[in-house]
Amino acid sequence: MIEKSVVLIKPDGVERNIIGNILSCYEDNGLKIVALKLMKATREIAEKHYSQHKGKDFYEELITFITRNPLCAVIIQGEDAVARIRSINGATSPTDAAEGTIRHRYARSKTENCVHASDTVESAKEEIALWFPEVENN
Ligand code: FUP
Repeated sequence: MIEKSVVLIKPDGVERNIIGNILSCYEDNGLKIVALKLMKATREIAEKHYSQHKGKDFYEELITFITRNPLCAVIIQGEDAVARIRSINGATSPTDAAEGTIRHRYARSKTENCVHASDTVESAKEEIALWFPEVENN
């Protein structure tokens, strides 16, 4: 199935000038960038994006982090894009992320882990509506 997924290159990735390196990981795997923008997330959009984590002990740190500087929001398309991108990204924590993954290479902590990717096709659809309201989303 051809799927779309939302990738966020988080503020740590933008600050460290590794947007290009990270995007290459997806492109080199045959995935296609179909929308891309730099934007500073408002607290409102960050809270919607991470609504399932509200109340957890890391929530405030996560919201502060994701809103501290611009991030790079991307829609990526391809065969089985959702699962493939999560595998390219690696596990949430850099200590668990497999060698060769983006998080193994670049993440510094569980919070500052460089990238987000949609976890299902349904959440990709919601995340496209949230981050790219200007993009057609059928
Ligand atoms: P993932 O799907 O790998 O992005 O990770 P989760 O959905 O489990 O977590 C969402 C975000 O919460 C992660 F990107 C990082 C952050 N997080 C923390 O900051 N601390 C934790 O203990 C767990 C997650």
